[in-house]
Amino acid sequence: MGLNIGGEVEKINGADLSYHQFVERFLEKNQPVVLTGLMGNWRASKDWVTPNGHPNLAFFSTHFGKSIVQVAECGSREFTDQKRVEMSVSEFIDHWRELSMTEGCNKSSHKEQQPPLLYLKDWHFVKEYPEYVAYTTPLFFTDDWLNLYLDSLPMHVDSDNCHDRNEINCSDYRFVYMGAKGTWTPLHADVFRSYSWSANVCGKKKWHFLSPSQCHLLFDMSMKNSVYDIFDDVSETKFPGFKKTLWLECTQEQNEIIFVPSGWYHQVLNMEDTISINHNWFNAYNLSWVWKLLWKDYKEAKEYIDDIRDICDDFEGLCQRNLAANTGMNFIDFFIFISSFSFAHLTLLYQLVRNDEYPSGSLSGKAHHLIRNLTSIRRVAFNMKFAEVFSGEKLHGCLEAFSDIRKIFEKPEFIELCIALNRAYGMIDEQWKQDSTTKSTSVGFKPDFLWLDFIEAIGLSVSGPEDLIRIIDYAITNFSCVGKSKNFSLFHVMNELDSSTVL
Ligand SMILES: O=C(O)CCC(=O)C(=O)O
Repeated sequence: MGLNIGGEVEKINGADLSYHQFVERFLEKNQPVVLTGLMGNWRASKDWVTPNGHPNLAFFSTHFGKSIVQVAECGSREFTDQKRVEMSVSEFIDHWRELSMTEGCNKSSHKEQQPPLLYLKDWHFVKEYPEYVAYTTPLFFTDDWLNLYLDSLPMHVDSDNCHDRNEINCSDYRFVYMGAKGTWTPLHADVFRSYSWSANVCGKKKWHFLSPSQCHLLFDMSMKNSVYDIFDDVSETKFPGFKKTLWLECTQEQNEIIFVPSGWYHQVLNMEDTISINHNWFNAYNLSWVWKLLWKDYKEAKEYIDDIRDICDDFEGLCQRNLAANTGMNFIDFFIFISSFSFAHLTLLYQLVRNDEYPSGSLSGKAHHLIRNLTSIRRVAFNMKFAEVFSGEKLHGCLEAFSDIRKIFEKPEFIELCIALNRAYGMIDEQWKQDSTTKSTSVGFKPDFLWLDFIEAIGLSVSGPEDLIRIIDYAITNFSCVGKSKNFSLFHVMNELDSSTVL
């Protein structure tokens, strides 16, 4: 049975698109797009590609050959993914060359006699080679809370998979992928329901996308198992909804970057020998997707061990540990994450209003962005209020640093996060400011915690989402008494954003 194709992913020259337009058309609407013209000066585009446009395999063996990487065997399924093995980059390249030779000399040989198709995936290249600057993240993708956070702080400290935050495997979500023609990635939606972007340094990929509104059609009756390969003979008895699915397709050429929105299932095929760079990321625009996934996975984790609830001393704690092991974070990790971003945003916003860094009578793009983000965090925190884990005593141990949030400012990692966020928003702001007269604040920026004086009156302890909401509301209300912002209420801006539908 063939796929029903409803259309193609739009292609746009990145130089013709402002940051604001990208947000309005693709981030807010959660729509895929291919962007051209953004990879001109990448070192990867020169070093990693031979003059005749093929992957420069010798370059990888010589410079990065000793790295140990994860390689997927494209022909072997293991649960919902392909079987993974570990090997050095040199071994992988040797295998690739061997495959090309067998294909070249023996076109008619049977499939079984050919070496397996191996696909190098999820290589944390930037973390491993920070000095070798292979590329710069395009402006459109710089509001990346996931990687900014992981550059300074761990997502989950006690996870069985990640004892040491410096361990490469849980250090970031910036990857290199490399594979010969025919290698592929099975149907999936991205980790944490994050966005991703994927840049073809060399080669060509075919993508198939299914909108989140149709994703239920990919599942069996139990809603636990989904289709693995859309080009396989998908069983109509097992997946009765599949025949109703309507797909978007896209052929991504060399030097094109695809933006993959949250929750879209996609399957990808390398149509030629291909090298790509991809990041997973999330921010205020898709934060609610992350929370919805965590909530769904939590309910499943709980249901799975429900029969031991009565004999378990700390059933909720066990559910949270299992959630972290399966999903990569739990409710407390996510709460610490959104709280850290709230405090960083309030720090930046306070410094901005104090310095009057916007024309009077209107909010600058940056201030508006900060308030918009806080509104989105507040909304997610509101939905988190009802989670059982935030009503227990045990939480206080996990949130020790939150017993007095002044302590957070003693952590160099938090200061690092504020500086990195300010730098990212400074770059975005440069674009916003093209028609304004204000100056950039990112150079020499030192975060301070003077805004805490404002909220001292309501207490500096945060033990759950309700406290976080109280702090955001109180801070925003009181910031309106500072500098030129006296002219209008920031809280009013927040309320307006909160009642709009785009959030
Ligand atoms: O390029 C691939 O094979 C898969 C990439 C992918 O799924 C993604 O970037 O979300």
